[in-house]
Amino acid sequence: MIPNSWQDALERTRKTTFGRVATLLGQTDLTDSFWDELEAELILADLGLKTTQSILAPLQQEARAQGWTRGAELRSALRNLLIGMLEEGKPLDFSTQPVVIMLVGVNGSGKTTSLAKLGYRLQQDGRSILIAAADTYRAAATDQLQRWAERLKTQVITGLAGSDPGAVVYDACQAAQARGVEALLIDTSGRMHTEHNLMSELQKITRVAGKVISGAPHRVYLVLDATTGQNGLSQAQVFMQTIHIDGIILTKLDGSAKGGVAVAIQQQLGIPIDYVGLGEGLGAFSRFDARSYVDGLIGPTSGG
Ligand SMILES: Nc1nc2c(ncn2[C@@H]2O[C@H](COP(=O)(O)OP(=O)(O)O)[C@@H](O)[C@H]2O)c(=O)[nH]1
Ligand SMILES: [Mg+2]
Repeated sequence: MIPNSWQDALERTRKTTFGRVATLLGQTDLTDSFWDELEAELILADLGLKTTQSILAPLQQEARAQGWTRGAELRSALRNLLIGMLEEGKPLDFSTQPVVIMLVGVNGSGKTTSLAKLGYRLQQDGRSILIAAADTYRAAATDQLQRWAERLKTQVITGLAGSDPGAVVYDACQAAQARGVEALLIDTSGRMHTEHNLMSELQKITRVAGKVISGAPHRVYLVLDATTGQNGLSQAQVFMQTIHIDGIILTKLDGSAKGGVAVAIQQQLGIPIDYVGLGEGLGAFSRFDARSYVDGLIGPTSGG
């Protein structure tokens, strides 16, 4: 990763929604209307009402206790508070292999792209991978995965278009064991339509994986598109009611003005963010890093 990728990816968020927060912190005196404005701007920055209130209360308390009079004094307090709120996911555990990783999320959230990026990253770490194309509902979905797999020089286990995703997962788990690969990455469908109940399908896939490989899937990542802001939270709640979600992959932080949603995800869902998508290329993917993220939102503090 180039050192400034977080700063670059979060530029839109920093200049739009969080830009107004920063301006406010730089200029205004700490009057009642200052606090009202700060509350409004944080809500607009996709933190949501609840999260905003859980930030404002301790900030106000500290400002009073320290006798601060200007917003500028709040900046580093806000930075520390945000960093403290953000939970980073745990690294993958390769003590039992193959590690089975499943990506779920709505259509277009970035599952397939993130799967390729994660696979690439694991390969860079010297891990062998296999891919399962369990999104059998569209032929194009498998084609897309095949193209990524060619670039990664790895194989894809798939079924015919329209075939049972559970059967694909079954075959893929057996193949992963037989070939002795270290990680199996499962791409799933995000499509909801009448004949196909996405949620019960995901439960089924999960069960099938666990029957073939003990403890599988070892990680289920929910892929959320940062540009959808607060809508992503409602999506997440639906998935969380259906299957156990271990962590979030937050995609499209680049080009999103709603990057602040990561804070709301943490506060409201209590699920760590494991990875972020910072662009379309294979390398535009990083482990979530609270400091880089918060500095990307409000700009790095001098000397910090
Ligand atoms: N800019 C940007 N685009 C992304 C990112 N992740 C995914 N995309 C794009 O989002 C679109 C949908 O991605 P895809 O992986 O097909 O989503 P899926 O339907 O969930 O599998 C594609 O055009 C991707 O190139 C990201 O981090 N940044
Ligand atoms: Mg896909």
